[in-house]
Amino acid sequence: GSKDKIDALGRLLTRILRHMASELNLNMRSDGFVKVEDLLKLNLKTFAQIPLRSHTVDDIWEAVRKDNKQRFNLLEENGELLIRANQGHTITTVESESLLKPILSAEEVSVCVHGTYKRNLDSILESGLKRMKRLHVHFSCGLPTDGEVISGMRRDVNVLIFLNVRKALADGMKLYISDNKVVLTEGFDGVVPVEYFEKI
Ligand code: HQG
Repeated sequence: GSKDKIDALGRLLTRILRHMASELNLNMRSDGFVKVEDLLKLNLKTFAQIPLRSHTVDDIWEAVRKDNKQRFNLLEENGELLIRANQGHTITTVESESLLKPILSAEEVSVCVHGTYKRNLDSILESGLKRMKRLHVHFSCGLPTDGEVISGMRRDVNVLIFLNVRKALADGMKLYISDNKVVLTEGFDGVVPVEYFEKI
């Protein structure tokens, strides 16, 4: 497909697979996978006004392959093609233990950093990092170099908050890693308290 069409499809897949499956009555497993066949049956307009129905399985493959943050994963199972978003969900039927791999030791992640904005900092230092609408607080495993994108944070962040992984694990905070190497946590009841920040 054309570049614009594939980019628009990627944005649409992000919205559906992270946020909209329930309201669209799309059958989603607890590990986030849905049938590509079901997805392509949806009669939904993209931002580019291209109905999802006009897409093919090849378009989906292309959108997944070209995504710059590897946001999606395809799986062939029992002759069926399934797709999921690797992280970023707000859909509450998705379960951390099915979607993600637990991090068992601090050695597994050398850098763990949350990207945010100066306008949020006072509030974050007051009440900790909250997952907000998502299931998890997001951290990247490294820093973007040479203006490249890195999964787990936006390109335009201007504040970095490093997580003390050793202390978090020692205190029983569950940390997970996604297929695209984003570190995710529910913290404690959706909050990563300030005492787990290493430096800012
Ligand atoms: C902030 C994108 C005030 C938090 C990115 C963030 C990532 C607080 C915003 C993924 C706060 C939530 C996730 C507090 C947290 N007071 N602000 N107590 N606690 N915040 O979008 O981490 O590119 O839900 O710092 O790249 O920004 O689409 O989370 O600024 O991977 O693949 O509240 O989304 O992924 O915003 O981004 P979000 P995020 P993609």
